[in-house]
Amino acid sequence: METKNEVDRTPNGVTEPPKQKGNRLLIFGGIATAIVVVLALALGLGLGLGLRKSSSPGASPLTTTTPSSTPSLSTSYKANPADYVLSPSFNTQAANTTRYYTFNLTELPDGAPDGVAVRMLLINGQFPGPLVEVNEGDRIVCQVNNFMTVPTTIHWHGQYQNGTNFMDGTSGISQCPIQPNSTYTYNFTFTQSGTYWYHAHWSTTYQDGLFGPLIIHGRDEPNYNVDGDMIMMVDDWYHDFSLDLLPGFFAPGNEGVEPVPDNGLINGLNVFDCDNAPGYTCDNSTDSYATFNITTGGRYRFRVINTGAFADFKISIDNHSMEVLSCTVPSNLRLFKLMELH
Ligand SMILES: [Cu+2]
Repeated sequence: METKNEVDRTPNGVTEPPKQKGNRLLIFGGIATAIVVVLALALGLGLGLGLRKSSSPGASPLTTTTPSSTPSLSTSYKANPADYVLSPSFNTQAANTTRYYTFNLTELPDGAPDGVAVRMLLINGQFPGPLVEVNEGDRIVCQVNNFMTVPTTIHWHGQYQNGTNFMDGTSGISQCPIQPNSTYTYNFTFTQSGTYWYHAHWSTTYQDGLFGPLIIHGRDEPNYNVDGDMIMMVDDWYHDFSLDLLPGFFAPGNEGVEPVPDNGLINGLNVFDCDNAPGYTCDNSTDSYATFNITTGGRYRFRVINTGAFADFKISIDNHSMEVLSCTVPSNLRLFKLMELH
């Protein structure tokens, strides 16, 4: 029998952010060399699919009014960094349960993660999206309410969906897109474990902000004895709305010439020099690097997720050593190039 879980939730249906510990602020100054992490780019099927608009017979109309957009260059959409630190109080040995989420998808005309204003798409008013954390064998029921002007679906990256193909969230393949002012509920059981992510799967729109981490605790996962367990989402960032870049990318004679990223983000944050964005509205006064609180001498797990569209990333932590526990495709471990860090 399924029961509603007991995880604390905000009115938006998002798990409460875990409390942070530690006393030392470690700043990752972006993307340097050490371990060449060639993470599988999620682009693949995400690009170019579902471009044809079609009706969504399974979706029912919403009665809720569309939330008003956030004022110009507001920063309130920036996710709390604590959202991406796993709470040690999460019971990874709990009996399987059903975990409920609500995703309200909205538009922000001028978000600016790095100071440069760009049209963004948000989940529950935040970027990146909320943490989804479950145990292997749990069921998820996630109601997606589309308050945007573009269609959408939510894809649960890396999940086999064996027997629940229709919950895969691949627009135009396993379901019709969820039309504006419509809703759709994903309902399936997680049969795998590990570090994953979820993202919109209608055209290129996840690149505009519709993604978040999906952590599935394995039943037989070893105890790594870490002092902290943190999520590090890295993605290439563009100062133009992805659907505005798409025609140029698909233009005749332009095959394979992808848009050049304007910046890279870690957990939705980075800095940028406004002088390098002529013609764009830019206010970098509140820009910041992603920060992770750690204690000297501690041992920390980082779950690195490439949530980007095109870019590979080289990731290092200055003056610290790193050990790769696992990667998405074990047979491709040769893609990791370990270098001494000291
Ligand atoms: Cu994916």
